[in-house]
Amino acid sequence: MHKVSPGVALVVGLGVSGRAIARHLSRKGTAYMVADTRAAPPGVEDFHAAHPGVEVHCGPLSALDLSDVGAVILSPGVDPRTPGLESLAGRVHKATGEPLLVGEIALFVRDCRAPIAAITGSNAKSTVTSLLGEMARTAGRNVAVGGNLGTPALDLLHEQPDADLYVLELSSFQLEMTPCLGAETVAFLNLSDDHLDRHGDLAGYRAAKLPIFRGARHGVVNAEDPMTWPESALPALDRFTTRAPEADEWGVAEHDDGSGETDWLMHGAEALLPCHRLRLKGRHNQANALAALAMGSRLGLPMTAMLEALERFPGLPHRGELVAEVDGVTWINDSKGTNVGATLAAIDGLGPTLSGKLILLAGGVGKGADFVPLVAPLARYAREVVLFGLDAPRLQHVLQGRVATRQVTDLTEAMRRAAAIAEPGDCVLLSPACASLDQFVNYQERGEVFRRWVHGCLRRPA
Ligand code: UMA
Ligand code: ADP
Repeated sequence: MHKVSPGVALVVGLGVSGRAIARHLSRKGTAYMVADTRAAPPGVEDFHAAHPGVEVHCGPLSALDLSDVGAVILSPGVDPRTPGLESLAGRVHKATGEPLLVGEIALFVRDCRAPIAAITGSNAKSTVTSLLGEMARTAGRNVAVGGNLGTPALDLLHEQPDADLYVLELSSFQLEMTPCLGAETVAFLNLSDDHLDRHGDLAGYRAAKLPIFRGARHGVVNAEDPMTWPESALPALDRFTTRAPEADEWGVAEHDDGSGETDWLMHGAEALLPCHRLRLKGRHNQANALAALAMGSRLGLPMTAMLEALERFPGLPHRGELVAEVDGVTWINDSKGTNVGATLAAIDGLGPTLSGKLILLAGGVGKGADFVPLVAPLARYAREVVLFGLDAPRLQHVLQGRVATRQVTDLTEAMRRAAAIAEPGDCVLLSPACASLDQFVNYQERGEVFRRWVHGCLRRPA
C-alpha cells in the first residue's frame, strides 16, 4: 500500500475538472498528488509535462493509504462511495473543521470574492445559466459563467479574477460534495429521473441537489414541482410557474396591451413581455426565462436589460434546435435530451403544434430511468418511435402495444427509417431520453451526426 505523505492533498480524476483542481492547487502552492482509478487514463504524459514533479497514481484507490492525507478533492464523476474512500467518511480537517472529502466547488467557495448565482435541476441548467449570464452582460456586469457547463468553476476564478458575479451551473455530483455554497441566489429548476445509477432513486438524487440551498440568501423554485422546494426556510424565496401567477409569483398569463390578448411573461400582476417575442420556443422555455428573470431581479439587474437579453437569446445548440425543413418535414436536434424529463418537455412542447405526427428517435444509455411517463404523450403524438443503442430493448418493452416502434442498430439507420416514413407536416425529433456514451463520445457528437446527415443526405442546394 502506498502512503500519501502527511498533509498532502489528493485530487481524484484526471479529466476536465481534475486538471482544473490541479492548476488551482499549483497556483496556490498546495502540495498535492493525483489519482485516477483507470489503469491507463489518457493524457497522463500531458499532465506530467504541465505539472512536473506531481505524483500520479493510476488504478484502485484502495492501494493508497489515506490515513494522513491533507484533503481529498473529487472530480464530479467520481462517486464518493468509490472503494478506497471509506475511511474518509465523517473525517474533518483538524485546523479548519471542514470535511476532508470535498469536491471542486468547495475549493471555489473558499476563494471566491464575488456573489455567486447557482443553477441546478435535471433539465434546463445550461439554458438558464447562459441566459442569466447574457442578462448580466447586457446590464454591463463583469460576469463569469461556467461550472458544469463550459469553463470549470476553478478556472473562472483565475481567468476572470475581477468578475463582479459568478454564474454557475452545478450538477448533483458537484453539489453533493459542496459543504456550504453560500450563494447570493440559487435556482432549483425541476427534478425528474436522471443519474439514478449513482444516486439510487429520485429521493437520493434530490438529496444530492439540495445542498444548493446551504447558506443561500435567495432561492428560486418551481411552483409546480414541490421536489425543488428547500427543506428549511430561506431568507427569501421566489416561485415560477407556467400558469397564471399567484401574488408575487413569476408566471404566464393572458394580457392585452392594446394589440390583442396574448400570453405574456408576468411578475404577479405586472406584464413583462409577450411570449411570442422570445426566440426560445415552448412552455418549458417560458419557465426557463422566468427563472432567469427571478434570479436577475434579485441580483439587481435592470428589467429592461434582462428583457433585451431574453428577446435576443437564440438558445443553445442541441437543445430543441431546428436543423432543417425538407419537403414539409421539420428535423429537430434535441440531442441534449439525455433523460426522460427533457424528452417529455420536447414532446409536449412540439406535439400540439404539428399538423402531422412526431417521429421520435430515442435510445442509448437509460441510466436506470423509468420510461413509462413517455408512453401517454407518445401514444398521442407519435407516428413511430425509432429506437437505437443500449437501452432500445428496454424502451421497446415499455412502449409496445401503445406506440408503433422500430429497433435499428444506430442513429444513421434511425434517420433513414424516419426519412422513409415521414409525411408533410411531420417532425423528426432526436430527443433520445438517454445518454449517448454507448455509441458516441458525447451528446454533442450525437447531435453533429444528426445535423450532418440532414444536411448531407436530405437538404437540396437552395
Ligand atoms: N474517474 C476515476 N474514477 C471514477 C470516475 C472517473 O478515476 O470512478 C476519472 C476518469 O478516468 C477520468 C476523470 O475521472 O480521467 C473524469 O472525471 P469526471 O467524470 O468528473 O469528468 P470531467 O472530465 O472532470 O468533467 C466534469 C463533469 N463530468 C461529470 O460530471 C461526469 C463535466 O460535466 C463538467 O463540465 C466538468 O467536470 C467541469 O466541471 C459534464 C457532464 O456530463 C458536462 N455532467 C453531468 C451532466 O451534465 O448530466 C453531471
Ligand atoms: P441541462 O444543462 O440541465 O442538461 P439544458 O439547458 O442543456 O439543461 O437542456 C437539456 C435538455 O432539457 C434539452 O433537451 C432541453 O430541450 C430540455 N429542456 C429545456 N428546458 C426544459 C425544462 N424547463 N424542463 C424540461 N426540459 C427542458
